[in-house]
Amino acid sequence: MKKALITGINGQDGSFLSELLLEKGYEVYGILRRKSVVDYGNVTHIKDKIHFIYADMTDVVSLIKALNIAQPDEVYNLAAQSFVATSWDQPIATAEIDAVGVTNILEAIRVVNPKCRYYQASTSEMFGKVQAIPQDENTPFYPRSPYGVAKLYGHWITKNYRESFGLFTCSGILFNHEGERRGKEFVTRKITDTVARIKLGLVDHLELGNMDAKRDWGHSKDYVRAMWLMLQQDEPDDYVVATGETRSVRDFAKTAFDKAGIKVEFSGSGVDEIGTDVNSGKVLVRVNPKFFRPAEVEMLVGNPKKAEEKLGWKREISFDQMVERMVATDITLVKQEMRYASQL
Ligand code: NAP
Ligand code: G4F
Repeated sequence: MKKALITGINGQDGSFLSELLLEKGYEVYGILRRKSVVDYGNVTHIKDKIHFIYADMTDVVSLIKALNIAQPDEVYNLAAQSFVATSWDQPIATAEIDAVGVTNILEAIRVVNPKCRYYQASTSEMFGKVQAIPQDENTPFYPRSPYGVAKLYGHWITKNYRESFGLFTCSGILFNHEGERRGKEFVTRKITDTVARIKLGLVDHLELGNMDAKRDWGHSKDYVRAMWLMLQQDEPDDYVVATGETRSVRDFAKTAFDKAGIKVEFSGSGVDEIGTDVNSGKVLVRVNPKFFRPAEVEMLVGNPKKAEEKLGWKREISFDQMVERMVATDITLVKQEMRYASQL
């Protein structure tokens, strides 16, 4: 039985990856941070199948202990301060977790078991102000946020430990991937959650920032399969994982309303742009400049050719299916919330 250690296990990707590895017969260990309230987050439903270890990416001693306890064959480093907007408010914490934290875990591997295989959660955010369209493994990086800069350090130190010490380290340069377990601060889940609340009459409109921003959106369940595949190869390498399609935030919102049976039409421009319900004439979407970023990544679209050819990876969940799943799940969750509130 293979053993895997996952950092960030209770996050979105950690939960889908845990399910995948358990299905494959792995013994799964996961790192949690100590909080005042015990919270297994997205792995609550499978918590009895996981060995939890309390540790923190900023504390190398705790990571060495975790490696000693788990003795893993594979480590998946998914832990991060992963919300780009927060990285301007907490630039130092972001660097300590997302940049230096990577050196901490690589050092822990070097000390405890250098034969252990390592996956680093790199990101399309490193392409930032894009230097080529589409972006692939050879596209130069130009990060646009403290998060992007910190992740670029994590990316290079992963490559450096491969070249310096012969560790089996891989970076997955993953484009945006979403799903029913996505945090509600990210734009896709914010949209599907608010669409559900509008549909059920709890909220009257959705406020967004830059609706022109374009992203290459896939589903997390497909992307964690690529992480696993990277660690099953004969040689370590870095791979772009993406769909090759790009859509604006406006397109995402329109699709989400569609899936809830609401037709929305956009008019106006800049901060005056609005989205109107075609049937009722009500304004359902407005722009709020408080969601604008100090520096924006305007457009991302990845080329997944290398991952498809070398890993045999292919996504299975289309954009349409993903939005449909997210909206349907949020409608169910909001209905549950309403039932619970009515019983109080
Ligand atoms: P997520 O849902 O925000 O999960 C992040 C995880 O990191 C959480 O479990 C969090 O634990 C943990 N964490 C944060 N700080 C930590 C620390 N100091 N020590 C230990 N654990 C810590 O993120 P995700 O969407 O699953 O993404 C997984 C990884 O992929 C991240 O590294 C992210 O930057 C990267 N990535 C994501 C995407 C995407 O579109 N989703 C794309 C490219 C790359 P708490 O619950 O305690 O906060
Ligand atoms: O959903 P977002 O916050 O994701 P972002 O910044 O692309 O970052 C995500 O993907 C990265 C991969 O490229 C990951 F590395 C990272 O960890 C994270 O998972 O924002 C997407 C776009 C941005 O351009 C933002 O300005 O949506 C725009 N946006 C417009 N209105 C908004 C909003 N974003 C948020 N969060 N909230 C809004 O109201």
